[in-house]
Amino acid sequence: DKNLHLLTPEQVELAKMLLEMGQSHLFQHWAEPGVDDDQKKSFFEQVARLNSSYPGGLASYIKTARGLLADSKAGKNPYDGFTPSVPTGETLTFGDDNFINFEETGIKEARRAAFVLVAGGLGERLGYNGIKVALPAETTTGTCFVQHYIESILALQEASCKLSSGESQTQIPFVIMTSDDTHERTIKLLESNSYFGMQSTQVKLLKQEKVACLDDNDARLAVDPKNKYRIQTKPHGHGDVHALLYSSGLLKVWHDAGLKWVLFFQDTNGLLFKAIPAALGVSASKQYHVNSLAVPRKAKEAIGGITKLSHSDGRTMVINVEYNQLDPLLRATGFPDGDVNCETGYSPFPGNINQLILELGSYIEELTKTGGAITEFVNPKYKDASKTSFKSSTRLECMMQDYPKTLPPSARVGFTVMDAWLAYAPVKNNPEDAAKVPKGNPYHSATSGEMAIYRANSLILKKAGVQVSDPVLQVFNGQEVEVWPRIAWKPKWGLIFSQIKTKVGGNCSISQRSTLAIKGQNIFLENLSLDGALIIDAVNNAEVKVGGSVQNKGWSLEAVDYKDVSEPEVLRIRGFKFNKIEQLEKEYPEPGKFNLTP
Ligand code: UGB
Repeated sequence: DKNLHLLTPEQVELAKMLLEMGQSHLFQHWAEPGVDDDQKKSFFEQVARLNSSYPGGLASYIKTARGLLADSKAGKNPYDGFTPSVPTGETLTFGDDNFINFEETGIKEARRAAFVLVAGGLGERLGYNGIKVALPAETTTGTCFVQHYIESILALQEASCKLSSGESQTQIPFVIMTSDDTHERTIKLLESNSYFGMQSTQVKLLKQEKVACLDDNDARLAVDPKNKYRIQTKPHGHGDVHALLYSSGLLKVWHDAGLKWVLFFQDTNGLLFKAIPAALGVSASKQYHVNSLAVPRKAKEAIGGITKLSHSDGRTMVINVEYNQLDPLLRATGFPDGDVNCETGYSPFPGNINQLILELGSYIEELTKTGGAITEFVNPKYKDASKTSFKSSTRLECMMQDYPKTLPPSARVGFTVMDAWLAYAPVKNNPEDAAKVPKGNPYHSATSGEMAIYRANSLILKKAGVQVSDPVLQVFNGQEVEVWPRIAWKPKWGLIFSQIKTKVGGNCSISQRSTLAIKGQNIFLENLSLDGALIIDAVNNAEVKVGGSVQNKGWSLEAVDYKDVSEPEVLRIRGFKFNKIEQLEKEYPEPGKFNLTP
């Protein structure tokens, strides 16, 4: 009360709300008027931010928290009454007619899509010091994740607009959700690289705010241990993306501009865009309101399982069950072995790779009702079995893939299963943890993420008729991986399979020790026999035919120990580097037709 005169009328309202919501402890240690006044003002600035960034405001946050904490204390299972079963979805096989048709439909639809990258996470499991989107997806070209995503979106845009001749050139919107942990560094990365070729106006950053921490079962907000005029905060999870998109007004702008699809994706999957055209084709053909991309999942793999949940009251939904909840749910519902592989060697539940394609019209309709609020959960670490106090403060969390939970039964919710080699190779685990992954399960490390790109590119070229030598097994950072020829190309060279097939002809072969980097759009491999390193770049209106025998000492792979601090961190976390001994490197900066035959 003594400090009331410091506050604006809005701040007085916020103070009243806090007191009404049982938060008087926040003011208990406040100094006399005249002392720390600036800090008191900044306390209320923080409260105003926490209040406005949460759908329904702080009072609603506290109320929800009380309910969820009471449920958690009572040991209530969020899946009570639900029985899991294996759902059916669309299963695609790379390169067959069905796949090719979906890819073509997807390319047509792409100019009516917007892309949303959730990149607010710090990536604690990886332990990398920078932001994850700045990591090279592969080190042959050094292309970082966000560059690869931007180049993929631009390639989709160009291919899609070409198909709809007569219509004006569309710009596919690209949104990046950041957080205080990643925002500044993401801006700096984009600005210092001229947005990797995208118009700066085409990219929008939306920053998620953290949420207030909770000290006890009454949802008393936690005072920051380092500053008594601050509420301690922690990340709320990737589910924030829906409320942010809604409150930004972008959804309406997109809808008015005739867009139809919103595609969500995560920060470090170098394969994803190989799966997007076909998945978008599935959404369009099946008129799905929600389409989640999935891959075959190994039991206990740290990706959620797509599950059909049937309630005793008749409700059913197809939803992601998070990896830490799948095993207990199965055990509680008549599957005594829990999360285990079936006779196929995989879990019967497809693995969620958190790539969602939402139909914009129904998405807006739903968010108009919910404001973008997503079903939350709380995960307190209790001190003891009485569950009366926590080891450390907790907070509410939410996940973007829980969006379908509030949808009406009439919603068309589907999923699309793709080969994991084509669609999913995230970089999430640090070398030590990756080396401990059970044999046969994917490592999800920088090592496996990069090697997966070479494997996918090799398999795609093989399918297109190129003779690609078999891989060898090598161990880097304690992880045994298949090492295929190091093949990398720009998205504009080969976005979908039918396009890639037009770029290779005759009898081409690539040996296992080879490196091939294709950076230009109109580069055609014809009767090329590669045994060494070939790096080739060309402007878009140059057409280059590459053929004949290219043989040189090439780039050899050398192991790097992740503990060796004399090496840069980006190399240490993958456990290898290239020794660039000899290569054929050619650049075509002028338009025209060229032949490269050594
Ligand atoms: N992220 C944010 O933008 N903000 C946040 O507050 C938190 C994260 P993680 P997670 O496909 O491999 C998810 O930490 O959450 C971004 C699915 O829930 O990498 O453990 C962050 O930057 C799971 O079902 O993953 O697991 C990153 O881009 C499974 O699909 C993204 O959110 C798994 O991913 C994911 O964050 C997977």
